[in-house]
Amino acid sequence: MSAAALPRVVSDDEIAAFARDGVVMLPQMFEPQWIDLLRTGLDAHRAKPTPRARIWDRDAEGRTMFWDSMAWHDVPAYQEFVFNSRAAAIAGQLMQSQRVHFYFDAVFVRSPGSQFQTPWHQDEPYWSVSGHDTCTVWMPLVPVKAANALAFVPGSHRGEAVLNQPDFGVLNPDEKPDIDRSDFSAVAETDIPDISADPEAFGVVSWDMQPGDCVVFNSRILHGGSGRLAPNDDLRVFTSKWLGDDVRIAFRDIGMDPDFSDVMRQHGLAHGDRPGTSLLPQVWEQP
Ligand SMILES: O=C(O)CCC(=O)C(=O)O
Repeated sequence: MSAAALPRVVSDDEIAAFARDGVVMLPQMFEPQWIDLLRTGLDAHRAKPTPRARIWDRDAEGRTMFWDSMAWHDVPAYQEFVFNSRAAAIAGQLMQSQRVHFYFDAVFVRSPGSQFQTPWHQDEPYWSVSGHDTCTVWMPLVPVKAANALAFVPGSHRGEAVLNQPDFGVLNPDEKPDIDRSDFSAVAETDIPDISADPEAFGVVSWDMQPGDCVVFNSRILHGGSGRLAPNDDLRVFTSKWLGDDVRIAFRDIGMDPDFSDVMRQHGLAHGDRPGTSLLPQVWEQP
């Protein structure tokens, strides 16, 4: 497979929605062969996870939520997707960036019936980069109903405040070393509100989705709430994270999650640098 034209153009309305709301759902942007490729990749990845892999939740019935990140170096199917699918072009057009670098992949895999709900959070305050031109392409590899899909507070990416984030390190029940013990309250004046208590008041959105659809969201948007699956439904999600024009490397003194600062330094990247090197490769530029 090679980089091809988008199956349809990303419309001006979709670009405007992404800027205004910080999130947009794009139906049927990836053909079935890309979904098959990612499913194959995920099977290989599950068989050989990275040292970063965590079970975020395991309940009394043994149902789990598995998470891992930056597996693309070891999973050829993910490499194929990153460099040759339309994901980078979609990200570039929505962010209106001249150039797009790949940041990392992350998978979120719930076994059938998992009741685990992703806590509401923003991504960028955890990351080892900062900037407004960032996005995630969230792709379910199985059908998912709006009630179980990732949900968003439209417009919340535009606030400047860093909100007090949940600590994902404490979610792991396997007593692996925690990834992040940081206390975001040291830098964040405001707690994340209880969005699940009154989703309508926050204008929360989510969508019924099929494999081939994707949701693209800005990394500062408040998102969460996915999960609570029906007994026979699983949820396998592949995400790719992309960096646009204003992004700089940012080594934070609060915990980063996932914390790629060591591997970034090994690649010669310093705080304040633009993304680059084989770790954060440029994948797309505006034609
Ligand atoms: O799919 C999920 O439940 C969580 C996804 C998420 O938080 C992310 O991609 O940043």
